[in-house]
Amino acid sequence: MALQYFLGVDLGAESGRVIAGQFDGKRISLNPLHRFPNGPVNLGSTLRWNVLGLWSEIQNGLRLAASECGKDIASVGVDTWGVDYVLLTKNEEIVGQPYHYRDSRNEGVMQGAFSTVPRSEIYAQTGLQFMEFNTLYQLLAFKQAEPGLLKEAAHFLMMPDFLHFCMSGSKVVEFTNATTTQCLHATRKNWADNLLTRFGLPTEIFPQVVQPGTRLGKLRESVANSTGLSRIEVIAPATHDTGAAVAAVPTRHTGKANWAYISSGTWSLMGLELPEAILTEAALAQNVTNEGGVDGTYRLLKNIMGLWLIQECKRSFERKGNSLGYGSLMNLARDAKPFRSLVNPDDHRFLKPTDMVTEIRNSCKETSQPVPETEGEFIRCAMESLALKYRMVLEGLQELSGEKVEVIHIVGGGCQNTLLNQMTANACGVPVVAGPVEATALGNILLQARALGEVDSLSDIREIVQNSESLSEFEPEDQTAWNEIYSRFLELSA
Ligand code: LFR
Repeated sequence: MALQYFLGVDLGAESGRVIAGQFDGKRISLNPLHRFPNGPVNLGSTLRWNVLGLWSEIQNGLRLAASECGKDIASVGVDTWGVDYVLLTKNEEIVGQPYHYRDSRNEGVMQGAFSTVPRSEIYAQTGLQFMEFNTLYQLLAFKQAEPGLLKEAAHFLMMPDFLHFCMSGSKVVEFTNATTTQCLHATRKNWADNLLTRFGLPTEIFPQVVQPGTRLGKLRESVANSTGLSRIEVIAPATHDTGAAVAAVPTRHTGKANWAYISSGTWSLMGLELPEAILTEAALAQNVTNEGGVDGTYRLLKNIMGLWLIQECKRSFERKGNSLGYGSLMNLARDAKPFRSLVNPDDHRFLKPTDMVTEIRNSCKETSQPVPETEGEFIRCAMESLALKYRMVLEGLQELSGEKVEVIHIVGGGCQNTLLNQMTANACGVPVVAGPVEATALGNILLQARALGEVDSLSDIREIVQNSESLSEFEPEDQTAWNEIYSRFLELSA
């Protein structure tokens, strides 16, 4: 095939990128064209997303794409984090300023919801792990606070769908991200209308759900004119970043469950790829999620607090005037004494702390452990705790699926953290394959290529990733100390 470009817009909670993927039919190479910051905007006591700012930066990226890649661009598609949404009126005006999922309006809403529909029933229908920021609870919080505004809403779109709407005018919700809402029926793969009605939510605002790889239409003429692009196709990839990342895991074992993945970024999403959702009581007891993937697959997975712990420690150090880069922090952590103190990474206190270092310090004090003093000790504590949490989650996933995991693939920005990769192999007792760093963008772009008939299957996508990226392997080392410490960790996490 002739060389073609596909544009991937990949938005994370901390930054966004417009990336061109150049594909020759066998190998893909990525050219990051534009990077811009993202993050919560404080408004009064609330946290919001600056969605128009994001759209404006994306257009800047599209402009660069037009000048750098010219006429050979086939399509564009967007992925973002999950759960956050934009409401539009019938005249396509934005209703309210979209909220950030870490906003505190959600606190307590989930617990209250269980008196309307019991927890087990919500799980049986949606198969989603209970997290206070799931879209369902965000919408309930909005309904409580702003019933008038909710009445104005005519269209519910998830964040990437909204950006696809800005590009093409389409108003549909892509499936993989829809599964993060807890408003979707896990096996019927459509909106859980009955559940929504019982919560008094307007079912008519939820649009058609489309599968990853759906062609949404051409770039609006106005966008084409202002960016210099031609009216290229707008294609929904797996719009949930985790869904896109898992599509690009370089496994040779598509269709088997003997490999696990960790999509490692602000969050660590650890799971298995399975053909069916697991909606059993045991799955509910572990509070694991069944997120929708490509080709009818499910991601049985857990959200783990992830590198957020380290990112927030770094911000804490910076506030105290100590601006060390990630490389230096990792060196300090490597030199710090092992297993001095541990935390439960998923303790609610770490979700949106005012100061992460203070929270880690308090958690260690309350559990009668030595309090970390130095930067290296804080980071080491966070990393060892994460690796032990990975082991705990892995054991749970194996138990639920009856499968034995033989390798863990770590993908995403966090796979560059070689110390954490080695700790993960040691804690879990299985080899770790690290890479690619850009799994999400690769998944996004290759799913567009597949939608246009340039790639055949999910295993072909994975083979292309293997052909195109260099991966590193980490074999487990002596596990004795990790085995000993694990029981202490389990007590802390109980
Ligand atoms: C990762 C992610 C997770 C989701 C969290 C919040 O970036 O998409 O999968 O649970 O962000 O949306």
